[in-house]
Amino acid sequence: MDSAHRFLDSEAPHLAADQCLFQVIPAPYEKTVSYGGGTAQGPSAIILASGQLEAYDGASCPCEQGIHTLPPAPTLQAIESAVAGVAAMGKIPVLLGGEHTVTYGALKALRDAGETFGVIQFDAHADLRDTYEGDPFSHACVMRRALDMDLPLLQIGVRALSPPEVELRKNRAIHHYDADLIGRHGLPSPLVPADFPQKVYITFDVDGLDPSIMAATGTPEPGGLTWWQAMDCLAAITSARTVIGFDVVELAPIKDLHAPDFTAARLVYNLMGYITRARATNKTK
Ligand SMILES: [Mn+2]
Repeated sequence: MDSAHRFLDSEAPHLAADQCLFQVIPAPYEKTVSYGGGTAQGPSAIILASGQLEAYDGASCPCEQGIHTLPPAPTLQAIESAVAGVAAMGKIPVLLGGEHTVTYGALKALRDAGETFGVIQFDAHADLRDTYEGDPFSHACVMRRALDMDLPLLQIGVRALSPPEVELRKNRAIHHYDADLIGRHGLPSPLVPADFPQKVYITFDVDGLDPSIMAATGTPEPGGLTWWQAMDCLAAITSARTVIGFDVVELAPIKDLHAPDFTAARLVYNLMGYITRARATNKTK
């Protein structure tokens, strides 16, 4: 693979693949678009934009932990087996979507690997529909499938829900800090509820961010998280819990508009940074 196909190839030291803490899995999967399309181009746009990142993320150089990019996994089955392989190596899978459905493959692989964990979802939408347009594997249903796997869920930044989703949240006591609450009152403390599992998987739908900084997504919703609200959330999560994997999904690149692609790449890299620094702190404890 040439550098156009590797995340941060320009800056990351070339460690042996199995030595790299972060294992990037491009997942150009797009089947159930409901509004604007183009998420199949998301992973390659993020990787291309990553070439413009600095090694220093503002606090450390997370790429020193090694970043390896695997071949693209274009189907749910390929995603599941790629994530299973990374989990078996004891490394951190970093999935780049693709539509939000890709998360299902990652969650299933980690659960089948015997992990006990919760899911923290950044999203404008609850994604809790049982089926959408007849399809239980629509991007609008992905978190419902996580509930089917009995995975505890914390939703952050949501601001678009169907009435049955509102009901379901109540009935299942699903943890959530919606965008209006965060916008008006800031982040709750602690952000991660006390009864939430120690290990977490983070799924970051880029539409959780405000459209002013993230226009390139299929269903943008006003009133999303600011960049620094998102970063404060990620810092709070990584210092309180162990992240066993994460994804950034639903980037639908807009031709000649580079800012959203770069924003998504920076989001991926900053999260690597928070994870790296939390691991270093825990080691010295
Ligand atoms: Mn979503």
